[in-house]
Amino acid sequence: MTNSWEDIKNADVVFVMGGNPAENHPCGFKWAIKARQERGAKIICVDVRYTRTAAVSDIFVQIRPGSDIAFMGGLINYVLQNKKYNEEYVRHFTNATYIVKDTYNFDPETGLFSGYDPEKRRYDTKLWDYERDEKGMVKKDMTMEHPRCVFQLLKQFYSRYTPEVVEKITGVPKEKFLEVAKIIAETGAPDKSMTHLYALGWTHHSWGTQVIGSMAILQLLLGNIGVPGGGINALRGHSNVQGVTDLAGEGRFLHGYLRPPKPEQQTLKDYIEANTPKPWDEGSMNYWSNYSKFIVSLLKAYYGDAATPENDFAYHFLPKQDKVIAWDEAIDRMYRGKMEGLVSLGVNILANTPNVNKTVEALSKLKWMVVVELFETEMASFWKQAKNPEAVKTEVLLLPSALFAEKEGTKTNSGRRLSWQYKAVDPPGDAKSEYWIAGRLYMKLKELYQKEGGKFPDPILKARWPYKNPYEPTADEVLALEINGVALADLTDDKGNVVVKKGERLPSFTMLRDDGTTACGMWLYCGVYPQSGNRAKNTDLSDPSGLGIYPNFGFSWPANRRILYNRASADPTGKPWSPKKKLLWWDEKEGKWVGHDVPDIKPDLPPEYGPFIMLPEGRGRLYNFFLADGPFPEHYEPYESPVQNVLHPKTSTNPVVKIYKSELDLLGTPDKFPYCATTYRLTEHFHFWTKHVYGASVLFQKIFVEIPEELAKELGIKEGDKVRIVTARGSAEAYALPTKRIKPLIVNGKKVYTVGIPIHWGFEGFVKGALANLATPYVWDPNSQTPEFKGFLCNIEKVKA
Ligand SMILES: Nc1nc2c(c(=O)[nH]1)N[C@H]1C(S)=C(S)[C@@H](COP(=O)(O)OP(=O)(O)OC[C@H]3O[C@@H](n4cnc5c(=O)[nH]c(N)nc54)[C@H](O)[C@@H]3O)O[C@H]1N2
Ligand SMILES: Nc1nc2c(c(=O)[nH]1)N[C@H]1C(S)=C(S)[C@@H](COP(=O)(O)OP(=O)(O)OC[C@H]3O[C@@H](n4cnc5c(=O)[nH]c(N)nc54)[C@H](O)[C@@H]3O)O[C@H]1N2
Ligand SMILES: [Mo]
Repeated sequence: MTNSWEDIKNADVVFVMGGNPAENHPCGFKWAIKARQERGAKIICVDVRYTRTAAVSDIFVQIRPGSDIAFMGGLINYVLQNKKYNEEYVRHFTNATYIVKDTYNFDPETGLFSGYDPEKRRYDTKLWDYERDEKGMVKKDMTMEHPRCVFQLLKQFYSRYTPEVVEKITGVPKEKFLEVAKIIAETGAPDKSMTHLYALGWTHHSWGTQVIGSMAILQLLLGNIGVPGGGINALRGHSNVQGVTDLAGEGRFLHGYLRPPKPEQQTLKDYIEANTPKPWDEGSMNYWSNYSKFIVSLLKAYYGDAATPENDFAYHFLPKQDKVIAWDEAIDRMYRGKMEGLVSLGVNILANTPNVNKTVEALSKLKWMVVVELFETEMASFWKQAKNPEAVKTEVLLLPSALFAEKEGTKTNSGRRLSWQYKAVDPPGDAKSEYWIAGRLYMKLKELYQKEGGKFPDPILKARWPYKNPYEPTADEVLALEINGVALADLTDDKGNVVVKKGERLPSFTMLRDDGTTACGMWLYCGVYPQSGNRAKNTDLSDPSGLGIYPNFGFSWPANRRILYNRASADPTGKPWSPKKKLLWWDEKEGKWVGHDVPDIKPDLPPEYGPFIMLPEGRGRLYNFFLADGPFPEHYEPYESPVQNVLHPKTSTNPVVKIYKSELDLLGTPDKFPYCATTYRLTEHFHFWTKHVYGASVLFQKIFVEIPEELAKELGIKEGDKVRIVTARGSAEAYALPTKRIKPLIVNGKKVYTVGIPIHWGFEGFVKGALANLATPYVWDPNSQTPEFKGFLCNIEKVKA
């Protein structure tokens, strides 16, 4: 989230597209209801089916799965054509004025940007760069009239997305689209704001990153980023998935979104140079210029005394990767027999990954697998799903784990806020917390390396392990000593005064040094546990500004800031855009930023500096040449689609989509698989584990799929009939639930039906049913490596009783 849950109450419009928060985030959704009750906010819901979010919204729009970028393109075009954007915001706070090189081009006929290599299925993204002067600064035109400035390119690009084209692609009637566009466009007024809430309805596509980029464009045009009641708010999944992402839960990053080293970065100097951007604009604060402090402090946290200035702070201990091994790639490697073992902790890959048959084969090729779990899940007994279970040789070791209420630690919610969670009860039987498991695992590995040696023992033998009981670190120690970090020498200010004593916990990441005198395992969390105590434990409910800031409730990263980019809540001179939503302003007398939130800019930097301090531009990107599939989001059909792309049939789908050779034969076409399908959650279950709980299981005892009433009638299917959903990957049986919630849509003259598949069943637990992912395609977003779970093709067969 750029903002926070509590901040949603400040919105004038709550735009929900790509999620179903009333059912999947019911606790946080109360803030949307509050916005409506207290300030008359309008709730707009765009979904492929009528949900409980739709039921409480002012406007519900049913859209065809996978056509969201077209809808967004239409909104961007509407705002530009009708001059509803916040012009001053756009001019000063975005890259609208930047001039793009003439090697950038988009051909509306072919649907391709310049630099496409059909062999490698990749773009040469360098062609899309800005024009620059000899110092590397971007050339600008403050009038925004230059034919190759971002603003003009943007206008031209989206001029194709007329309301008529939106209707043809999405199936949303033009009038309905315009009704929504009008309400949204009004939030371009300086005193109005719109919040956007999304989750998987947007990420689970072969262009998921791009559709979120399209919202960034819309919200920047409307001046809705950095302001109370605005922002782009990703509603995260598991209660601590934000924490997992922050703390290197995926291979793409080290802790705190630092980059894993590449093979060509052999020295720390090479690595730091490659990852420290130079400013591209005079008015750019360019916060990542501090990169060296974050990485050196991280190396000190990893390796302690073994990391010295003389040995590059043990940089050589870090593996150098030429390629990121994401989830899809790891499974593909197992599938090709290139992995020996797997430790699975709190995840059920068998159930959650597309094309289950591939996952079963992949896991069957492992020698061993450790599953740390609360239950015997499908993951632990994956062999039961194999064609020939006796032939599976993988040895599975199931370790019983404590669950959330049986251990303590922090959780980071979608709003980036860390809260402490206390232990309620002891784990039952032999179940142990992960602190116990990880501590023993580490100590055993160390012992084995000491005894037997090994290829590269140092990173294990010399890891910093500052815990009282090395066999069982406590959550408190991990947060205090490892994550928050400590001073390793007295730290002094400019005048030579000692500000943090050796051994003390660090108060903020502004104290981090690149000379080895600080250790910090995650720079963004630095300050959660200063000498004064654990701020994640704060539960003060006072909110002096009334804006839902709650400064002393938990700790919100970075620096306890509640609204990111909040300098943009004031105009270019430093005056708040909205007198009613005053968040931050420039105090001329004091020469600094003051207000209700922690400023997202160096406090004494004058207003000329851009608010987007993490970008070398200092400005928000309406044009972003860092994505694999183009600097502007373009509508491509889902990889399996019932229709051709209306805009450019020659390139119907994302030309740089990530797909594996072994999967190319497993794609369906509309002649054999005529219906659109999508998958989603039900409030009553949490993925694949609440079916191990009796109380939750009785709520939905039978697996079902939702079929539009009209289609059920056509196929002669009645409620409770058994049907088979068939795709090019496999098939799943379920009971039919004919529904009014998903209506057929007319898409470019063709009637398109959508079938809805809830995901919660499996072959373990109290209630059983086919895994939804037997049906889904192994097709991935090239930027985020997220699978296309929402928009694929299926057929329906009636199963004879
Ligand atoms: N009760 C409950 N709550 C949960 C979870 C759970 O399992 N149970 N899981 C948690 C997790 S991990 C996550 S990530 C979140 C997920 O939260 P959500 O993203 O809200 O989850 P989904 O239900 O998968 O999908 C949301 C909506 O997207 C719609 N949709 C499908 N295809 C499209 C499309 O192409 N375009 C648009 N605009 N909408 C589409 C679906 O109809 C559905 O209503 O929920 C979290 N909360
Ligand atoms: N078709 C389709 N597939 C999907 C999705 C979809 O919308 N459609 N959604 C995707 C998304 S967003 C997600 S997040 C995944 C969800 O996929 P998973 O995250 O794999 O699903 P869960 O069932 O939540 O698995 C979590 C496991 O952790 C265990 N667990 C809980 N607490 C603890 C603990 O404290 N310690 C340990 N060691 N274990 C614990 C639970 O018993 C459970 O088995 O599914 C993905 N797959
Ligand atoms: Mo999720």
